[in-house]
Amino acid sequence: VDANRNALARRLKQVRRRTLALVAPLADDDLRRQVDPIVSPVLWDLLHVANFEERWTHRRLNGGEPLADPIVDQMLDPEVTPRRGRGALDLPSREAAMSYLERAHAAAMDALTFTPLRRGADPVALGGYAFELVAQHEEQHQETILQTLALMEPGRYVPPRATVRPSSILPPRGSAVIPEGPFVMGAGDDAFAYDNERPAHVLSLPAFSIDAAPVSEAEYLEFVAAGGYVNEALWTDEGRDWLRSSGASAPLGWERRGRQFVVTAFERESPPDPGLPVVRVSWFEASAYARWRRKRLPTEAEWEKAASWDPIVGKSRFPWGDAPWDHERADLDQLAFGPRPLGSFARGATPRGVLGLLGSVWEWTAGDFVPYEGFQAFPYDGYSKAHFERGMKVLRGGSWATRPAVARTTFRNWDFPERRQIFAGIRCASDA
Ligand code: AVJ
Ligand code: FE
Repeated sequence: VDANRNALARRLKQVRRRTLALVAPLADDDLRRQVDPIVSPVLWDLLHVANFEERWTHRRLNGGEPLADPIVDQMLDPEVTPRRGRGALDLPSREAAMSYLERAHAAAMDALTFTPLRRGADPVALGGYAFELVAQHEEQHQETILQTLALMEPGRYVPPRATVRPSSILPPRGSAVIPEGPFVMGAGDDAFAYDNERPAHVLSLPAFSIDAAPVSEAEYLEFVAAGGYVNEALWTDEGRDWLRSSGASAPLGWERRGRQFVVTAFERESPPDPGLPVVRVSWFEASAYARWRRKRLPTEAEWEKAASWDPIVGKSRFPWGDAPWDHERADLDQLAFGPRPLGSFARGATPRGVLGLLGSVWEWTAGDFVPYEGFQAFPYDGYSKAHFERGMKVLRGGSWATRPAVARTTFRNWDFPERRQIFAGIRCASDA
């Protein structure tokens, strides 16, 4: 238990260090402004992760009093203060915010020292769940912050490390057939998972085929050049409405220069690349692309089976097996500030040769965000339950901006089908 405690303390400290490193280059006004109504001011995200931390540790487990002024405390509760209104909030200064972050962290450390993690009366404390929840929550907000930074005008945010240049290491083309049969979908009780990943259950699927790699920028360019955005037959009714209202004619960040495109992202400005995955497309674009290729998006179940199931060995922790993540297995952990060439992650392929399932780009799946049968909200309704059955689509697998702990084969991300701020790309599937 003490080893667990020490590991959790180190983990929370490292998570916070990364959060602060990501935002360090930001000028005060960029920290405070709301770049778009669908994201929060970065300062709100910072204050909110500290608020979440003190609520689930210091207040819930230690019976502590709130550490922020009650008005600020309300501002940082997403159920009280919806996203679109966050730009108008009178948030504390950068200095006051940093001091609040430090106090929340210290209070969490205190709770970690004094909370029984084994036979705790509070199920949220069991096995240190609340502390891992706080860590993964903050890691998810790191990705949200990166989405916000990517929405800023070019040059406003200069990443603390150099972005990686595109290269020509090409990913495999082709697809793998996943034979029909049952598999276990969802997370077991052996490791941290969110409520929406549970309960684990057996599902039987017909055979299907899934692409060996996500769609590259160059492949997506073929769709654009072939008139994919004006061919109405490829789009659903809502997709056509979205095309009309958004005026989209290429992924977010693609700029027309004469008859060519350049892909812009942080410091990158280069033509669509055959080695890099297309990113920042909506579900509508992903579906239209797949239809143009005479394919479709995978269902969540198909995606998870392809990523984690072998009929003989059963469920593995990662697509490549049970070995822990490293930098050659999956494109994760943020610091390249964009996806790297897919072909460099061949060691992360499944036994059937499917690569890039974890990391690189989130992958849109066909269906809506709904609970598994037997779902129980834990530890609060606001994480998952409030978002079910609202027409949100599920994304799987994580992106270059996802931290390794969050990138697991059972993790479910979600957003509305028109959203493009997510680092989301496309993997196609088809009936076998
Ligand atoms: C799982 C990424 C959709 O950002 O709304 C953060 C994660 N939940 N704080 C979101 C989350 C509460 C969630 N997503
Ligand atoms: Fe949150």
